[in-house]
Amino acid sequence: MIKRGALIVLEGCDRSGKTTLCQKAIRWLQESNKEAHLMRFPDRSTIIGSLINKYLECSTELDDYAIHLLFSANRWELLPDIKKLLQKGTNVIVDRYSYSGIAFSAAKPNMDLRWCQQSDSGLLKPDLVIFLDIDPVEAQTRGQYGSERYENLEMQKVVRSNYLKLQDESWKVVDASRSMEEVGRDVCRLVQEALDNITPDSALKQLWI
Ligand code: NYM
Repeated sequence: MIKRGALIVLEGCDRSGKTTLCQKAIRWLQESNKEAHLMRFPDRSTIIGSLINKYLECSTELDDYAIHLLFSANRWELLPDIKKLLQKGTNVIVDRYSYSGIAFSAAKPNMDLRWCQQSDSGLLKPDLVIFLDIDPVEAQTRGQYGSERYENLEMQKVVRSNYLKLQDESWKVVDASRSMEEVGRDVCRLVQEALDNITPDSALKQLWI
């Protein structure tokens, strides 16, 4: 029986080093002769993703509920691809997932965190979520935020506290204020542990059902 791949998500505020660390994890897996595939959300290459891109670049306005559902739909549209990869034994590393969807939307006034959670209920539950934790004030010293929507200190502070409300047994919080080398070592160790925990009868699980 083929051992399925592991679904591993990296989450964190902007400038937490997520994208660099995802690439590091993928390289490390591939160098260890493990099948590995990198995905990121939002995936701006789809039709839904292109609407999200316009919204993030501030070239279009959308209702807060509508954009929340588009971010969620972007994950639903790619669910079959993720499933296929995992079932054929490929490990999937994902740069942002449902937790970003909830943490960012619920940082807006009048958006309820539990309401935001509902549209992602039933998606695949990651085997491991690595939360790259850094104080947004410190993250900002790594360089100015870009010009996209949400890239400001006040929003990032609320986003961080929302992320922490979403922790469950699949989460590992990693201190991302350290050097990339140190954080990278921790990330690769956690990824290895997650792979070791998958057995030939490990079923895929669903989020929040
Ligand atoms: N973002 C990302 C959301 O608001 N909801 C989501 O569901 C996801 C996946 O998009 N500031 C936000 C977080 C980021 C922004 O992400 C773009 P990135 O990783 O910078 O491309």
